[in-house]
Amino acid sequence: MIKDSQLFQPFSEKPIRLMGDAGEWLGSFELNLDSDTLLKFYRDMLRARLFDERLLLLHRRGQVSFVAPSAGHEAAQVAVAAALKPKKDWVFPYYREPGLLLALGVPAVELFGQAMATRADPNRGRQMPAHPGSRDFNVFTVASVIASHLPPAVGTAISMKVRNTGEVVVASFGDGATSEGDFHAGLNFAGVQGAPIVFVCQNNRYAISVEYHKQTAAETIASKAEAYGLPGYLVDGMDVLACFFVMREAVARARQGFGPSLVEMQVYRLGPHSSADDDTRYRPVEEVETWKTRDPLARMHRFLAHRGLWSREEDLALRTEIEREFRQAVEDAQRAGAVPLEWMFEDVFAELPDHLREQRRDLL
Ligand SMILES: Cc1ncc(C[n+]2csc(CCOP(=O)(O)OP(=O)(O)O)c2C)c(N)n1
Repeated sequence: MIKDSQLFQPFSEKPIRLMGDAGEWLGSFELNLDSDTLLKFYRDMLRARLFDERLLLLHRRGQVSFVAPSAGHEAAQVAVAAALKPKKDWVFPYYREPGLLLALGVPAVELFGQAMATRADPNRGRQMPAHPGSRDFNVFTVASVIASHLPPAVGTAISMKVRNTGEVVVASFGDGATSEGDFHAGLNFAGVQGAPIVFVCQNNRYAISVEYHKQTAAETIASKAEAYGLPGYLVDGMDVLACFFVMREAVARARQGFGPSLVEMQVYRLGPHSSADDDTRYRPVEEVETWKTRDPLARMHRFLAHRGLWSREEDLALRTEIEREFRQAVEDAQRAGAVPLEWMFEDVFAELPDHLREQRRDLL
């Protein structure tokens, strides 16, 4: 029974943490992850950070029209991926999650292709940047409409339960999404049906300029799970080990038929909401600077260095290797060529209706 081996209590007052600021282990149990796994967490976080930086550069050069920076969210995203069985489980992400997709194994060239709308995008350039999806990795294409992916995610999970597939769904979203009706309908239905789904809220304290306390009077997002009969876990979302162990437990719970959970990961968005946002207009620079000192990558770096698993030289070498990989991926994505305009008329109708035929002719 999963309950006998449960490590974490839902509805804690303070966020669950397993790593201190200096990178020390805080867990009450012995850390039983091998060094390859620990190093992979760091590597995946660094790939997420550098992917973000590369997208910003492409935006400045006018090669990408929109970006949604994810720096600060890496630990949460990498941990979610690590708790899943890639290509077996299903993921319903939101728009700020390149770290999750990269860690699942989605090739960087596809994500760059998506951002630039080239033929390297498996979704054929049909979404705005920061809205990828992957049929190969069971990743539902990101929807802009906040929380609208939660009911379909629950439906998918219910179908898994009915067919007894042993698969699990993870659906992620921001704090702002919890004010949408779809969030409440999704959690309620998942609870009633005992759907194998884990809801992950990456609470970065702002929905664009709307600060957390203007979003909800609830002390935590995790507490909202109570109303729907689900356990709600409050986690330090900048602690990759805490996120991983809590997710592993929630995913196991879902897989073994014990139903859904809500996991609130408290993170901070280190950059603006998007390339169309000026965050200095609604949050003090000092606040951002304070959170930068809690950078999830730096904390994991300290944790690894503490254990003699990581050095500055190794860090520089890894950065160079990832930079090289991404430069190549951008080049490959560009070389694939822009998506042809006529693709927008394909794949919906077996036979194009007259009005679309006409529009197609006018356009071409
Ligand atoms: C239903 C709906 N309302 C408003 C918007 C405009 N919008 C886009 S992102 C966003 C903020 C969402 O914030 P949050 O869920 O906290 O995620 P974050 O961007 O902070 O990661 C809003 C209001 C939208 N896309 N969909």
